[in-house]
Amino acid sequence: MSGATGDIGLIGLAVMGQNLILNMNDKGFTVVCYNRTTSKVDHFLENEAKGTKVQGAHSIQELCAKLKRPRKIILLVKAGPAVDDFIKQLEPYLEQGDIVIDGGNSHFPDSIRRTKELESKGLLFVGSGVSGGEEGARYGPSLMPGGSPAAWDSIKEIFQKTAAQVEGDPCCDWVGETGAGHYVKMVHNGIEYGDMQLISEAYDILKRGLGLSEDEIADIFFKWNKGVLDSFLIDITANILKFKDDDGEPVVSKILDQAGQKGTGKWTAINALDAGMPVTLIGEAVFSRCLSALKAERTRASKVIAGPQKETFRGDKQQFIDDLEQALYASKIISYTQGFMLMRETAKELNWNLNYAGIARMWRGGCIIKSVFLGDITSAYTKTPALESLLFDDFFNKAVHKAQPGWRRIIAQAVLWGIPTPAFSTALAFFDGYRSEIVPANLLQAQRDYFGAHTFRVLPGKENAKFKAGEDIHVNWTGRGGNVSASSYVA
Ligand code: 2AM
Repeated sequence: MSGATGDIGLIGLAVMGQNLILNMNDKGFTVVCYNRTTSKVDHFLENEAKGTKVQGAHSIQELCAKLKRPRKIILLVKAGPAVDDFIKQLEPYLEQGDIVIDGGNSHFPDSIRRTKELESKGLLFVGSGVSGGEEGARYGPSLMPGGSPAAWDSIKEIFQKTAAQVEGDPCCDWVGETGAGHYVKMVHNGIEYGDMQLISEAYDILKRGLGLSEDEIADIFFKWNKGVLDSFLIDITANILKFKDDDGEPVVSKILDQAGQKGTGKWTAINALDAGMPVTLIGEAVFSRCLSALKAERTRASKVIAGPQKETFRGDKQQFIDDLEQALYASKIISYTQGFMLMRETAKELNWNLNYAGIARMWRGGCIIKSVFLGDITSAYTKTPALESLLFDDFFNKAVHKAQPGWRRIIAQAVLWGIPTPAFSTALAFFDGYRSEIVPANLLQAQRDYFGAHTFRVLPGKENAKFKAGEDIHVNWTGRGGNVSASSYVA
């Protein structure tokens, strides 16, 4: 391999790819680039990459020839068949131990499959979440690599130097096996949906409930950004609310209230349903976007369905705003609690060793959900790596207890006003369910046994001669229908 000087190859010269190349170049690495439409390689070298160490290749063969071994090649192309297509094109030119890295927005089952396929050929695969958009790619993204563990040593230095740094720590660490990198990126995006929905609900309450102007709301968000809610999303929200059109009106009030989505939040919600985990806040965030999309229908409904009579707020406004900050904080704690519960369950199912403190650390900077809060989650999982739930951590346990009264007051008031708070409310419902030793599933089980002979188990302490612990029990509720049970207890 004499003459090969490239530290890493990158295929896909769209904006993300170009920016990541320039970022890696700034960190001292020699990047070799290639693109399907090869004219883009020349254009890039003559323009954005002029004067850098970046090298170009006009064929896959040339790209591979220019890379030091083990070769490391990042794909930043459209998720889906393009990734498989490039892997197929690369294979003839790769040797044992070479590493293919997919940095696109792939769905994690594809990354699980690709890891297995490449490992069976003696190659290594890394599926890496890349978060932070174009700006992040250029100046420091959050990088979430997972896949073949043997690849980590070879890519660690490049990845950790390229990633965002917070207090001297890189926002990049090894996430876990096979599809873990893209999986964690997916959950990150789901959590991002949740954070955005919570902020939007707070805005709605301040605007429609308290009747505040965008400027006044912006000032509240600026203040919140100095406290427990200190985060990129709160900061940009304040900036957005201050931003005026030429006529002096806030631009935000001119934007059609119909949310788009690319699908990663939906993937998280589907994954939560598949895993049987109550990740209710992300679910509500996705559904809220769906409801927003029904603009025409909502407009018709608004003409014929009346809510409660609007009453002017007579309470202490500052107290209410402080309560709202606590409601947002508590709901956010629940959302992350749910997100980490989902990751824990999936890790168990797929046999991944996920590093939860590392995940929180990776999200602390470089990405959309970056916040001070993620530093506290990092501390919680560093202290107790096997933490069952964030709510069992002292810091978060105290925080939700402190937030609880205000959180309840906000939701109660919003309900009286008729202002929807799906994310705040589902967070509180989860919280109240989670802290209940007894939930009404006893009645559900009775109903299932009544109409379908699905059987039930006895509550500990209530055992008797008929109701034995560990047995699937059926009761002949009606005196008709016999004693045959329908199926298993879990059905
Ligand atoms: P292009 O410049 O040749 O279109 C983002 O779209 C990046 O993914 C671009 O670099 C684009 O290459 C590449 N890309 C998209 N679809 C592709 C495909 N089917 N095969 C190869 N590259 C593709």
